[in-house]
Amino acid sequence: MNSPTGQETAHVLITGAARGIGRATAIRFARDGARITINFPPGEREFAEETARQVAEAGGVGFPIEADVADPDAVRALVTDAEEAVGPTDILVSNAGICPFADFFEIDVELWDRVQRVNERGCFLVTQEVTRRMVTEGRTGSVIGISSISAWVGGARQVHYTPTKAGISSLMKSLAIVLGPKGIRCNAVLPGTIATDINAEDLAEPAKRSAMENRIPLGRLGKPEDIAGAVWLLTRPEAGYVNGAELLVDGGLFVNLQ
Ligand code: NAD
Ligand code: RM4
Repeated sequence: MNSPTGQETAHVLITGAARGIGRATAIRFARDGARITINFPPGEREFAEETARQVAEAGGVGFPIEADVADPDAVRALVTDAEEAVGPTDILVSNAGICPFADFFEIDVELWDRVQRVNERGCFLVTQEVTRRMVTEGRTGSVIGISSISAWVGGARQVHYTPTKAGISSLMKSLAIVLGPKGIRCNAVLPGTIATDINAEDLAEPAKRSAMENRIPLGRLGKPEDIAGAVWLLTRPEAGYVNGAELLVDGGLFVNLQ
């Protein structure tokens, strides 16, 4: 059973599910036969359709829906269309995010705003839209915000990005208080360094990649599936008392200081 409401096949809405961690999460839920809204931004339909194909192969049903999570009208339409197509949302995974690595003095206000809008404002918009309907209709549910180890540590070329991840962790904590009494649990998952498109260029330099790998006690970078498993676990009824938590999934990277 994968629904906090006790349904056999939950409706899981995942933002940014065209690639990477979002896609792996869709496939994990698909193994339980879930119905999955596969959100993708303009220009990524082909990738989203590949996610839907892999979801079907894993035993679920995937519905790709285009929407830029930073756009309030698009987010409203996303949730409306998703719920019309597959029914009320049981689980929201707010995963969409960008990290255009840049030196501090090269970050202009447009880049700063773009990262804020997609990552933090996007998480706020989609969470508000989904949970407003849960509350209005008296339904329970589970929200996972994909934050980052970067909520806890800095990044020299991520000065515009790390505050958005601290913001998502904080958003989940405040919402745990607002929505907990309604039976909606809100938690953050904090990936460490996971090999995906978002950091392919940053980790392309062999010295940088091996320095990172050597610092991770488990001896390897994370895989999208490592995060998908943690997200899935937090939505289980067995995790029903976990609310307002930050779950770091980093192979031990953060604690390896000495
Ligand atoms: P990725 O680039 O493979 O995936 C990002 C996804 O977000 C893509 O599918 C993309 O289409 C989508 N997206 C981007 N802008 C969007 C928008 N405006 N509207 C809707 N969707 C949009 O990278 P990833 O590593 O899978 O990243 C997923 C999440 O995990 C991000 O929030 C990222 O910050 C977070 N994260 C990643 C790592 C890592 O090391 N890979 C570490 C910590 C946190
Ligand atoms: C994460 C973390 C990772 C980085 C990604 C892009 O939050 O900082 O190390 O590769 O962002």
